[in-house]
Amino acid sequence: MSLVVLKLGGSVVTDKDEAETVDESGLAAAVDAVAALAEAGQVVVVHGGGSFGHHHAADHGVSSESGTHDVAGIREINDAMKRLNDAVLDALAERGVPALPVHPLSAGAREEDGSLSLPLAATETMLGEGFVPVLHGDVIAHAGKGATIVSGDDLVVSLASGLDADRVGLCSTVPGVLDTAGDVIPEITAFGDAADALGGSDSTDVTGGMAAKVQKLLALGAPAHIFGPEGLGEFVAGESPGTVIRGSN
Ligand code: IP8
Repeated sequence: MSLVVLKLGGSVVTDKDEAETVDESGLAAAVDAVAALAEAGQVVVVHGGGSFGHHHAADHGVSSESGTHDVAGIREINDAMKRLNDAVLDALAERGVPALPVHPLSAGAREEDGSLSLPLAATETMLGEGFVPVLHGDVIAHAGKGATIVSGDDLVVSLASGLDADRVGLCSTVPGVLDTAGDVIPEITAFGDAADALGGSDSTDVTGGMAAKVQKLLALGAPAHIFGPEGLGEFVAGESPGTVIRGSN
């Protein structure tokens, strides 16, 4: 059975300008897409932080680089992400999708070098039993740093390679990878295809800027599609909205 990993950007399912506010119409469209994918095969959903995770992380000075040992702060970030995860799960349940949570704080960790270790037994078994696992960007234990932020994009890369996904979709508010003229680049097969637009391969944006994202997706065996909310229907239909990134693996 084919497996799709779909990331719903925080800007798609939340109102980024209002603290802890779900974007109901964005979430409803995303839920329709997940329901259609779940009918056709297996799907793992990952959602970002949007107006739930990011301001709590900033308040506590936590990023993917800067860690904290402040337990209350770690719990505050994780609790906010669990509230958003609950809202996503509730919306999926209302639509009849058998979705279950996988909370990264309790499932994985980061090594000292920042690499993510994400055991997949829970996600894999849920899939085998016909459930739809829903993960989310989170705060996560990080060797030598206390806890740092793991972005949904990093989770997508681990899940897609570890579960040998057939397709990957990243839906955010950008319509794809844009060239220097602001047009969507339809296909990237090597970093050089987009290096000018992405500002080079040594981007210092470690929190998941587009350059870092493209590099990670190029390492995957599966094609990865980056598209905006208007591309969800096409992605579900097996088409190629936005930019498709095909590595050589
Ligand atoms: O929105 C970040 O996940 P992202 C999650 O996928 C938190 O980068 C807790 C800020």
